[in-house]
Amino acid sequence: MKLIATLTSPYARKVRIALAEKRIECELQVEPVGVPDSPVFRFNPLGKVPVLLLDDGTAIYDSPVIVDYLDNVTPVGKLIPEPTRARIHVKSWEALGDGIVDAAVGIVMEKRRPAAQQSEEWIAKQRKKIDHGLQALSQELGEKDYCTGATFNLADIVTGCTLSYLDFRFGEIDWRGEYDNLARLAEKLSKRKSFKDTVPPAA
Ligand code: GSF
Repeated sequence: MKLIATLTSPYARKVRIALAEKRIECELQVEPVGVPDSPVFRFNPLGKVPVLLLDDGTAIYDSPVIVDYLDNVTPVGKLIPEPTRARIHVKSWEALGDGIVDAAVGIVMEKRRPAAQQSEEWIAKQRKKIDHGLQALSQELGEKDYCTGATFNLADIVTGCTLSYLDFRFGEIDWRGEYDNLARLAEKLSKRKSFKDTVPPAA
């Protein structure tokens, strides 16, 4: 099994943390994305990472599907609960965290375009999603130890990756100053080996 990824992708980091937490061995293959002849198109027609390549050649994407698959490969370190309501709660949390990252990645991409082609209006629209998303994450977390209760699961992985990606690309967003509880959670998560081993290299 092989994971096609970049070292900076927050979606790929989610999968790498899930692999580590579940003690699943997997080779990492780093490939460039966003370039016209990206080799990733051979594995994913959308040219996006992460892609999980099974030994029989099957390619699995995108990150929510990969994590869902991995969670069923072994019961070790279950990341998504079985009961429908609990499962959907964690999956919704994943959608929220990934949605914040989608908006953040969108802004990064927009700012890489020539200045004259950038849309301030579009950037502001994405920024609103980030701000509202953070507020929702904080509200949902409340005073709990972990996102959905007493134990660590996929919701925590996604939240940790999302907040860390904001630090990585948007140092000016002071989410720690605004949301104590998210700061506390992020600090706790950053001490896990799976998080430490997947910190993105300096930009
Ligand atoms: C998003 C993957 C993605 O946008 C998932 O796996 O959850 N919904 C998907 N990956 C980016 C890299 S990054 O910003 O993390 C990517 O591969 N972009 C290349 C492109 O051409 O869009």
